[in-house]
Amino acid sequence: MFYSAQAERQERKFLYFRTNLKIVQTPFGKETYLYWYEIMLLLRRFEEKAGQLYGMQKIRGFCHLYIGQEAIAAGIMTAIRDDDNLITAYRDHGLAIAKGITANACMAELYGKATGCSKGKGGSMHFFSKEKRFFGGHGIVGGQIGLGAGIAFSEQYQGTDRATICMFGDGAARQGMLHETFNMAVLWQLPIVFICENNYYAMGTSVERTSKVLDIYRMADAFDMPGDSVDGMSCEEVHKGIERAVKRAREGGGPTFLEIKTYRYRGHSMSDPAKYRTKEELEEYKEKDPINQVMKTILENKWATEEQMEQINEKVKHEIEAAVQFAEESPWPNDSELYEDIYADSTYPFIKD
Ligand SMILES: Cc1ncc(C[n+]2csc(CCOP(=O)(O)OP(=O)(O)O)c2C)c(N)n1
Ligand SMILES: [Mg+2]
Repeated sequence: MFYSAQAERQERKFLYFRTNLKIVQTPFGKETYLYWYEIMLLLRRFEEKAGQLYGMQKIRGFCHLYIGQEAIAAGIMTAIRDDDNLITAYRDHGLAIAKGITANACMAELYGKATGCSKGKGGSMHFFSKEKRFFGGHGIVGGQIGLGAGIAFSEQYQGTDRATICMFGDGAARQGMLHETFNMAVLWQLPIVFICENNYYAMGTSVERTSKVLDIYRMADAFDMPGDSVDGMSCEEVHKGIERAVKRAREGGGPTFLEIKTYRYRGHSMSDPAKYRTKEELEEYKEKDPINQVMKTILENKWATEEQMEQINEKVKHEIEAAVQFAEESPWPNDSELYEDIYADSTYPFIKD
């Protein structure tokens, strides 16, 4: 039942792509808004549940929630193809699910179970799926910027028209890795879209405290790379920004840097009481909540009744309950797994006891 829900969502997405792929300024319609609503609700409920389970010590280690930033995942997914690549940092649950990894496989990964998307060996920060072209989940701040460019290079080298979406936070934008990668990406005109999810804080440190340049997208200027600022509380704006950039990447126009301004409602990780910001600031962003905005548009256009919206809520609720049950009932990885997935070449010499 769960898989069919996933397939249905994918089908809905394909329907959208089939009708709109060639249009640059997309006229958003009912299917798109309903997809956005359902996927954002799924991500939010997944994260709320993960937060609860962390409190119950069902989930151990690190756990960084994406709540508040869902419009970015939703807007990206309607603007890219399923075979495009995506790589991000450790705040990865929402993006992984939106890219098509099932809630079951993600929840099981949080539990450390063998059925998780990284066989229970990656945990919250290291979701991965080769099949869904979701290349992590990375804990080293900024490390994935270089890896993303490597993926884009391989696509260019192989002559495909796949774009690569490479995401990182405002804190990561200060890493040396960004400068080296931007320079090469422009020089080689790599088919990549760099996205800085600027949620204004790197752990507890605000952007103002770390840089004179507050408009992070302007960092692209130094490399003669097109750069733009995007409202990350709006699925429409995210979609439009990504669509333009992906088109450029596919047509050989090289990289684009988008700074998507957003906000995380929860602390940096589970142990952060977020004392570095005011309640008013948080409330200001909650007023612009993307799920509420999309719901309003659907109801105003009479694309669904309140009862139909309630049915979506119920469907999502069941999907999350099923994911928890799946994770609970899944086995732990075998001890022998400790030595697997370390080297790409399985014949590489490695001491096993
Ligand atoms: C190279 C490196 N330095 C420091 C850390 C510790 N660290 C973990 S998350 C983080 C903040 C990053 O913030 P940002 O890039 O804005 O991402 P966000 O958490 O806001 O999504 C830091 C400094 C790390 N993981 N890796
Ligand atoms: Mg940040």
